[in-house]
Amino acid sequence: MLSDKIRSDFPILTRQVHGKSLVYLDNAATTQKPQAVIDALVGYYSGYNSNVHRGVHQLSQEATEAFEAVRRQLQTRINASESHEIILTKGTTDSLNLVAHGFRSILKPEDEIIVTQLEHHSNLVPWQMLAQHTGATLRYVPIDGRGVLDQAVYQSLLNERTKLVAFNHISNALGTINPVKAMTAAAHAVGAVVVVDGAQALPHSHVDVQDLDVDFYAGSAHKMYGPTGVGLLYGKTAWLETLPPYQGGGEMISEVAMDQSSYAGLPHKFEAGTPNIAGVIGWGAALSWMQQVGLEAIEAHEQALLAYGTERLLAIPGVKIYGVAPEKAAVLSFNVAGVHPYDVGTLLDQMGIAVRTGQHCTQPIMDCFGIPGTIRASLAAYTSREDLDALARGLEKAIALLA
Ligand code: 7TS
Repeated sequence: MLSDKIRSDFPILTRQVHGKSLVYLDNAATTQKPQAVIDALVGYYSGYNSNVHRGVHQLSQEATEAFEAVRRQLQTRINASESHEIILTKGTTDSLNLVAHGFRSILKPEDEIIVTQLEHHSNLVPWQMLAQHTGATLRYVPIDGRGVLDQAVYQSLLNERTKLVAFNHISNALGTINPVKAMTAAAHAVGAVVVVDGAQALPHSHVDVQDLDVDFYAGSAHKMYGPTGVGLLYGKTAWLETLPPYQGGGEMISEVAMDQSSYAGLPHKFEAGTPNIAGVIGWGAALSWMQQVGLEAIEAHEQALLAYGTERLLAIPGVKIYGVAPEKAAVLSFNVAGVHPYDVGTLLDQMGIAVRTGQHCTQPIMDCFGIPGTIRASLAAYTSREDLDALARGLEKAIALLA
């Protein structure tokens, strides 16, 4: 199994929690980091720590080169046509807010924004704020009982007033994989711009922004084996040129006088201030690690474990899985009849098993199912069958204690 080969790359996986071997199943929140990423962070701080894009001195040049190399790695990873289409941000939330803020000066009160019921709050609240600011109307696509977007409603909402459509590639709460290419083509047919939250897709699958033809695509390094506090915003050149800068400051300017400034070209126009240099360099090591392991191998491994985990959980009386889309990524969101998810999560923690419980920043999904939340086990490349066996055994014990 893939996990047998790569688990030793992750030092944290050997630790104990409450005296038990760690079973880490909270990968949708953040993945663990391979030694190569930790080494890259230490290597930067101990070998060439320096600010980027500013110094003529050797250290600054080394840092700048390493930093810019990651932009090119990301360009290749998502097949962007230009490296300046990769904006380095603090993460998915930051990327989505950058776009939403930019559209404040573009949208009009008669315009409409389409979002979906399947969104993480970070791909919902910025659009609510944009609607409040501009007077535009927010419409939403509901999900069905399987956690699949209702495409008929989506089609019926699209019209000449639709200026922007925002949805995720993969749902963090249910694992649903959305038909990004078809939804994008439909939005473009009415002239709307498409913003995709790819936070949960980049860790698990191949993403080709040119093939998908999306206008914007957002992601976070920390969900794909990289450091926290770093992310990307891909944008088509024409859109990035159209949007105004998000923040003002150093690095994003061309000329500054006392009363006004002109802005730098792409990508620097959107990268005000000193970036998370170490984080970006660490992300580069994570991208290399993923490439070395192989995206197809990771995806196949996770899909096999998703099938195994689903079977194990459904064999336990009282367990109900939420999110049963035919196209689904490696997320198991479930509840046990008559028991609060938080109580199950607390007992699992005592057994060294890390899962997330609650709403997963997706309250509209939980409201749709009429539940306070779920227990979520989310998988990664290093997840093993033994992890899922431990979860199933732990769950049986927890049920026996709580019932
Ligand atoms: N979009 C999706 C689909 C996400 O899953 C998350 C984080 C975000 C956006 C926000 O990413 P950030 O890096 O800016 O925080 N999701 C989760 C989760 O499922 N559990 O904790 C964080």
